[in-house]
Amino acid sequence: RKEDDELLVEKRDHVNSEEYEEDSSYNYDNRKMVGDSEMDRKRKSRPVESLIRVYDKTRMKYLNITWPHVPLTGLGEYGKTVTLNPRNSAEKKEKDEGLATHHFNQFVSDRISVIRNMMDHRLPECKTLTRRDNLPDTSVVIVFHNEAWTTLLRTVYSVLNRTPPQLLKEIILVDDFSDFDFLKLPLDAYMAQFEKVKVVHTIKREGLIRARLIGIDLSTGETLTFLDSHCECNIVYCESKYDDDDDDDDDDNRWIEPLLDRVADDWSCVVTPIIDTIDEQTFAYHTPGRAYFAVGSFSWSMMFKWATLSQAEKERRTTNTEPARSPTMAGGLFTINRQYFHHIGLYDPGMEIWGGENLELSFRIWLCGGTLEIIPCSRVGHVFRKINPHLANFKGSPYKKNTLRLVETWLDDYKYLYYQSTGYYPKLQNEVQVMNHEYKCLAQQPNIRNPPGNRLKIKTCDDNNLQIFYLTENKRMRQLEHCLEYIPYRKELQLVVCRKGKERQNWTLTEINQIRNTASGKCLAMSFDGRELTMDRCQNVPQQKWIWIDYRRV
Ligand code: UD2
Ligand code: MN
Repeated sequence: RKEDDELLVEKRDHVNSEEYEEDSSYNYDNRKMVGDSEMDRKRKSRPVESLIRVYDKTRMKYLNITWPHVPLTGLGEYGKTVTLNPRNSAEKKEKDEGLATHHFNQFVSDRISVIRNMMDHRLPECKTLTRRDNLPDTSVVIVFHNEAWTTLLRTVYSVLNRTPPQLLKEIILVDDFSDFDFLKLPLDAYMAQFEKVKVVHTIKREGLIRARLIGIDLSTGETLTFLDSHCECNIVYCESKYDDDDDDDDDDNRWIEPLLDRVADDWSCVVTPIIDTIDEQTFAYHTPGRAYFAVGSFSWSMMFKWATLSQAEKERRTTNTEPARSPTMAGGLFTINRQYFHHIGLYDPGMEIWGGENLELSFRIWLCGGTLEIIPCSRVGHVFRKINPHLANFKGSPYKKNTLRLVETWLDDYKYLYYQSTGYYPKLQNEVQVMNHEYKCLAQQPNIRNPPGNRLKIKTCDDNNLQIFYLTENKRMRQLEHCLEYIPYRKELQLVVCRKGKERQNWTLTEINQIRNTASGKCLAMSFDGRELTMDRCQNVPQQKWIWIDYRRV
């Protein structure tokens, strides 16, 4: 280790010397999975902690540090399914606690080697693809909050072991203010054995977006590669090839090379691998099939979705190994040219905790002249889980807030589609903007000659205060001390002084989003030319449909 390192690892003493036996049920020659072996059931005792002594330079003394067990052999080799039932109450407790914390099966992960071998899931033609000799290097940035020890280590080891050293500038681990003690000093001490791994700890909870910005700040590589903290880079394990250092190793298109090659073609190309699924329960490595993969899409409520390749893209591509353009990315795994990322303005630092940044970056890339592609010859596994553990303790969903930032930043004329499809209606007594399908809003038209009878008009939506209304519990649409009133004999919509019990000032929202005046029974409508606001017989027509946007909370 370098002189200036704070921690020097003196010795490592694995208390648990028991090892799992080789899994003999794997049929290596045929490269096929076979069912659970007897060995799976005969597994040994539960993982235990290991003791090490490290010299802490800042405190100038030796410290005894324990870190959790580091399984180096075990079950689940080659991505095989692992099913384990707890044998006693202690194991049951261990399993339940792991599931409750991570929403994946930590109990199983802790019994799988952190350097397990993996089947090669790439198309055969990927192995012989040619690529440029001088690929740019990359800094791998992995942020995490309360990650499990073994999933984190497995991610780091898969990068260290499956990335050619000359292409791996560094791995930057950004601990986003985790609660677990083992992710502090023990993690620093453990990672100190790898020269390329840097660990930083945030001093407050930043959320994954700002944590990545911190990682970017510290990184020095020509390109940046992001991974979640529960990934496994995929590659073939083949003993003879692995051990021999001859130059005839033609398989130099592992997970990173195809990504870097494409980024080197064009600095504005942002690329992702195919993301395979590591099962949250069994840690089995699943792939949707060799040639099939999904691209990223989104719904109008701004949820990330997977989609099949468009017809146009199918026709544009001539081989299965070619990059495929993708409208959006899932968010966690991608490689980008460092300068290009700065050029388009990095992430939005106002985004909190989790969610939304993936679509925001996708739109940013496409709208700023870049391209987003999936590279079929690069595959990385990720533990997809059904429940997100990060949002639980946050009031006022950060995901929603982040999404509103992206909607207001990039969607322009299409943003009403988001508000419409999320049914984003505020509760009564909130300040709202009232918008229709043509992005027109209700607005006060100041009437200087005849105060206080201000008219109600329809205008293109903007952030003018005159478009903000206050919905009260007694069915009023208020603006300060004025209430909206319909005066039938004058056919006028006016904002006048609020009067108790005045039915002409009562408004209700119908099930199909009309705004109905109680006294007259008529509905607020936009005229066909889009210029006037009228009161018509209530009908199921778009001109009578209104969206209530909780304006101030945006
Ligand atoms: C997906 C992405 C994820 C991110 C997210 C939307 C993949 C495989 N994953 O959700 O990268 O784009 O969509 O935001 O595409 N983390 C922190 N601090 C926090 C919260 C999370 O460091 O406050 C870390 C977390 O430990 C993990 C990463 O951020 O390493 C992503 O979180 P996740 O795994 O819960 O997200 P995921 O895979 O459901
Ligand atoms: Mn994840």
